[in-house]
Amino acid sequence: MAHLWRGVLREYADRLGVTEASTVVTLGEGGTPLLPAPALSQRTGADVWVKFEGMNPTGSFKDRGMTVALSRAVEHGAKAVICASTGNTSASAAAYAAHAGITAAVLVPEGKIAMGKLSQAVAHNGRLIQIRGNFDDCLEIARELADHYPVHLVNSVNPDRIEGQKTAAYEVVEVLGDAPDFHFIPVGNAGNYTAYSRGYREEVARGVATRVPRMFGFQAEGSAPLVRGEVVKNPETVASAIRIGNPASWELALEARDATDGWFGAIDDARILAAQKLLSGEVGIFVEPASAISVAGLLDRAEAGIIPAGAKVVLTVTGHGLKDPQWALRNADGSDVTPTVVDAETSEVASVLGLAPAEATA
Ligand code: AN7
Repeated sequence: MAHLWRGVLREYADRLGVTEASTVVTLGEGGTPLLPAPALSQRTGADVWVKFEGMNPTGSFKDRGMTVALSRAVEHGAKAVICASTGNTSASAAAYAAHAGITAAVLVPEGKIAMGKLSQAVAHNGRLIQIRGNFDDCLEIARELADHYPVHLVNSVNPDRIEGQKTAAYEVVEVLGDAPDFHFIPVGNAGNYTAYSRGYREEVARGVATRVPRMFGFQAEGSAPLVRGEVVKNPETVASAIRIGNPASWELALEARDATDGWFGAIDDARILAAQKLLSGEVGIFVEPASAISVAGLLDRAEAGIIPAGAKVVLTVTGHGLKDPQWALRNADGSDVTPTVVDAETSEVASVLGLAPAEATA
């Protein structure tokens, strides 16, 4: 019998402290596919699965945390929420606020967020303000506003966000029957890295998983404070979602890394884009550049000999490729992809495709 997914707050009500009396603001987030990736298994010798978080209602994993944050905000009578964002948080906050009938103010770095995400924030009636600065400047202002004005902060420094996001780990364990050996994930503020670590540890405590995976987090080379061990003042990368120089969950992430025998690595932009192409072209999953860093990270660690043959590996890909589609239309050398154009003649199309006429059947 078909099971209709009801969003993470209802599906995991007992574990998220939801009762009949609770306010639930949901757009049906969670329950995303965990897909086998034969092309990646073949390349690495591991058993590779992809958690496709682009399948959430606003196209990113942020919705899992936003349903919790907005539900609690509304329950406490908030009339407005605020966030800083590299794009996905603003899209999600604006959508959930619209659904709840309250206002979302979103602060984004001017000219540095993907067009799809900007469109979402505007489409959902977000009070969008572009800041002449980077994400880290936006977050500082959002925190100050929440401290001194009647607006409720919904960045991942709000613990409700991490609580919602940890449900993705529950889903992985449910599908695989246990936690994987390794989990690969992009890292910006390190909220999601923290959330998965917590979710897996809870599954072990409940006795439904026998292990916690080694949590491998990846940052872009030009924006890798956790790898360098210091704040990056002017982070730069094509992966605009993770262009973050001073991660909000720094301490929590270090704790999670140590508790899971984890690791943080850096990947340059060329390898991020090559991994994006590999995932879309050979696995059929289109993700934004920041998400592709999970794939690039796996290839990097497999090459380094860290991943034993047959190891069970899960990659979280965090956001949909349609949010930031421009990169797919570029060749590896940086030139534009030029689609073939022909006249409306069947024979011409056949010729360009290299098709010979099929032999007539008697
Ligand atoms: C696609 O939207 O920080 O390490 O403001 O959009 O939990 O921050 C986005 C982050 C990975 C990193 N992949 O997650 C924002 C924002 C995508 C993202 C991350 C983000 P965290």
